[in-house]
Amino acid sequence: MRIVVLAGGIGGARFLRGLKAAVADADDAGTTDITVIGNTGDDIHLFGLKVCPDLDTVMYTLGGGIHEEQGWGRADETFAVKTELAAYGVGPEWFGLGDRDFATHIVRTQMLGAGYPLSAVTEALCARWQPGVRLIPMTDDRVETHVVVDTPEDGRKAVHFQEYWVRLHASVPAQAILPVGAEQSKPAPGVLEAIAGADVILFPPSNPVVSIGTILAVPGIREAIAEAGVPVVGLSPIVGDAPVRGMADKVLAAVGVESTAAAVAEHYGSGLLDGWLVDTVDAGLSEAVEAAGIRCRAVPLMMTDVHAAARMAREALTLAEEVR
Ligand code: GDP
Ligand code: FO1
Ligand code: CA
Repeated sequence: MRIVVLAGGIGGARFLRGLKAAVADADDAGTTDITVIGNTGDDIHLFGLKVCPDLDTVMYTLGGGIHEEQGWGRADETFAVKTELAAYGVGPEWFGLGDRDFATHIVRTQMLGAGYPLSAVTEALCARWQPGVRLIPMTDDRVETHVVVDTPEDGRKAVHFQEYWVRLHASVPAQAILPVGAEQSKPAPGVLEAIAGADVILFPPSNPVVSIGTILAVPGIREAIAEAGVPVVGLSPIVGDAPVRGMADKVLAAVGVESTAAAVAEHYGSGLLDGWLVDTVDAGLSEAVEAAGIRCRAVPLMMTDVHAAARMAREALTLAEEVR
């Protein structure tokens, strides 16, 4: 079986760890392969280096190098380089790049400078981490998510997504979300082929706007998924009336979507989604989701550990069989 997963950072990575465990338990590891199409809209250039937070979160999480509690960055991290840069007055200080993590960005930037596309660089980085999935960036082209905000000092302006998320903690309303460069971008080599060859396509509980929404903004990807003719099943990142983690409600509001599991399913729409998993606390929303033409089941959706994530992955694959 060929499984394709569209993934952001933490939500995507933790789900993928569960999916890998579920596949291994089913003794399917030899016959099942997982291709991950990763969001690169969060990418940022800092200190002359290209940083790809969501690709790295997936790579480190599946490769055993992640800082578990934090969910991003490396375990056993130190910050000597950041401290030294700050001593020169060189920032931004609000973005925590650690020493171990720096090495990844140096290798990536060096390879990009030598002419390798991001997809080839990601493959090279994964040769070390052995994530057990094929990780492909959504595009080799530069796409950067910017967020339009109103500030007392400068009036209305667009800031980089990381500045909105990490420096501002999404504390000001987002007026618009702009995936800059997406319209001109092309899917990376292997992306459309993986989708066309998939037996099932999964949307993990990733951010629907700035993770999965950005991947779908790359021309050709949404169309390829709709035309693949295989089950497309998603899992809600919203449980109750709030995201399980982070500030997805702020970017959902910017695109006019309520922070409920049902509203997110309707936002994707029955043209894209065949099945949707909501948490058991949201069982009452199943009817609304089904009325929108999307098969819905309520199951526990909290990824408290890898076993819980594996159970969620099994539920998603079961629902995929039901809608096939
Ligand atoms: P990011 O790039 O690091 O923000 O990660 P993603 O976009 O992949 O996922 C972010 C989303 O994951 C957030 O909106 C969270 O609500 C969701 N999330 C995190 N942990 C869980 C969980 O245990 N269960 C569910 N259902 N969603 C989760
Ligand atoms: N998230 C933070 O909240 N603060 C940080 O300082 C931070 C640094 C960082 C460095 C490397 C990396 O790969 C990820 C990092 N993240 C940090 C997480 C990440 O940038 C965002 O939380 C996600 O992209 C949000 O979708
Ligand atoms: Ca992200």
